[in-house]
Amino acid sequence: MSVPHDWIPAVDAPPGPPREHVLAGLRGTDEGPDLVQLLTPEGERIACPAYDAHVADVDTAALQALYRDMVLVRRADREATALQRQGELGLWVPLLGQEAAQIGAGRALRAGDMAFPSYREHGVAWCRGVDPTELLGIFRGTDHGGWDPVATGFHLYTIVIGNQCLNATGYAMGQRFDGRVGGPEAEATMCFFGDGATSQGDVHEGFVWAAVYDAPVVFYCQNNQWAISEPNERQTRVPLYRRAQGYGFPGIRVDGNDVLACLAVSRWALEECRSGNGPVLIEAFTYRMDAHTTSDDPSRYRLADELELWKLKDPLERVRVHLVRGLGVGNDFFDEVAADSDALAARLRAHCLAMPQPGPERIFSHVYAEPSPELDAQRDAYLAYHASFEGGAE
Ligand SMILES: Cc1ncc(C[n+]2csc(CCOP(=O)(O)OP(=O)(O)O)c2C)c(N)n1
Ligand SMILES: [Mg+2]
Repeated sequence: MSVPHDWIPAVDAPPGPPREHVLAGLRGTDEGPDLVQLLTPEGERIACPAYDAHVADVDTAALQALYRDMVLVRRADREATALQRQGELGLWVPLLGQEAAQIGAGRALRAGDMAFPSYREHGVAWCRGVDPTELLGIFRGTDHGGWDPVATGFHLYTIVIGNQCLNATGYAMGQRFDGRVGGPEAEATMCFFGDGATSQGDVHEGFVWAAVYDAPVVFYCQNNQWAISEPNERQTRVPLYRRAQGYGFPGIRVDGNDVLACLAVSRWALEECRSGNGPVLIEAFTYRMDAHTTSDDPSRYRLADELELWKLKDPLERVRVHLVRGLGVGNDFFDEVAADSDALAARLRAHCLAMPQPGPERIFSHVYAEPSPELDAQRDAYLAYHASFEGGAE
């Protein structure tokens, strides 16, 4: 007896890695048919009718500024990695490879917008005016993030995977309830998370609430192909941007190594949100070129060839090639950027080495807004215990 299957709707086969990559043990390099790209890995500016208008103002000087941003955040990231290796930081979370995804999104935000990062968004922090030195406290263990989220429009780092999607959705619902959508002063929220985070309940719940309340939030997923050692194909059977359809809002996949495309798509999405058409999901298709953190060894779970493939799509190199070959930018500019990045690295290092050691009472301060007798008692007991060691009162 034949079983009728024709009632099952046809589903497009999700784009996966090409067969030869699978056979070679490689994965994650197939971008699929819907990728938004304005600047190819070879540095060629290609027409993109849907999004070109959103970067029409990006002239040579503006592209140079985006390039400078990327070089400086990469240099700060490399210096922080070295500081960890030299024992000056307990941990560092590298952003190597994700500079375009972060600078493109970060430069699309306006002063009144709010960004909710995870823990790798050093490039977005840079765009929000959070100095790289301010990131060091978390990784040296001297504070839990010392910048002012209200003044910067950049929330504190969130280590609990996906949790910031709830915070961001709630914040965006507030923007709508308070009438900060639709007018000339309209605002939006941008929420940053990874491919692995999309498997968390918090992200799903955030999507549902944002959808049904038309919250002005851009969900910005940096699909860097890995969640520590867990590959992308263990998170999803459909490309992540297509998930948005199931919640009832648009989903776009952008070349996350193309700063111009990330800027264009982010500007469009933020404008949709500000005018009341949110939420939007952006999947920035990129690659984590370094370890998950300095505590991780990616050679245990992925092939070096995969990194080599992605090096050909380096986010900085394609802009450099376009500036030189397409726009005639000379060496003076690149020398200046290199000097600026060295100066930034030196400043970061000097700041790190001079950071004061917090006193043992510090762990108890700023826990509650109001004084707490229980916590005061715990603090006093801890300080007495600490003082019982030689040099422990320091
Ligand atoms: C709720 C929760 N579960 C597990 C962890 C441990 N953890 C830290 S990072 C990470 C992987 C996250 O991957 P992804 O969302 O792709 O972000 P990426 O690190 O690649 O930027 C996990 C599982 C955590 N921090 N929080
Ligand atoms: Mg990831």
